[in-house]
Amino acid sequence: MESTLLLIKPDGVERKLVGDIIKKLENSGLEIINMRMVHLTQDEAEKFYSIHKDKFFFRELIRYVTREKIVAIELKGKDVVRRTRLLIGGTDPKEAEEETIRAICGISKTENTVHASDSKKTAKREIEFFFGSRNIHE
Ligand code: FUP
Repeated sequence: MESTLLLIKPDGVERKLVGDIIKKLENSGLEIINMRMVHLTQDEAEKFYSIHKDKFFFRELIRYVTREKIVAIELKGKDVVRRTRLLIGGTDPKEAEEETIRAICGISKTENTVHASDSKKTAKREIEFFFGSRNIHE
């Protein structure tokens, strides 16, 4: 069965939106199979976002994502990568589709409350990053 990684990022944790976001995931029929709260170090954040290391927003992104704890959630289900991306909406909350988590909760393009893996390949890498390659539920 397909899995994906969702992160509740610092602005979501700071504004106490963790419960609301988890409720939305569960109400959408997605199954939570692993979850952990972690305060990323600078090195870890740079590794997680290494694909963006040459982008103009990289430093701001690293500063933001390390400023408070985040919640990492592994979700399982049919077509879960695509379904989770639809649920979170586009990167910029101002342009995200109505009723999506980013449209409802996001503050800016950087502080957009949640992250979700954008492909099955990325999902595998990102799940391993937070939960290791050997999951106890497997
Ligand atoms: P997404 O896949 O929707 O998370 O978006 P991207 O992979 O394009 O961007 C990854 C993260 O970089 C976003 F969550 C927020 C951040 N970002 C910025 O901070 N500024 C930008 O202009 C674009 C993205």
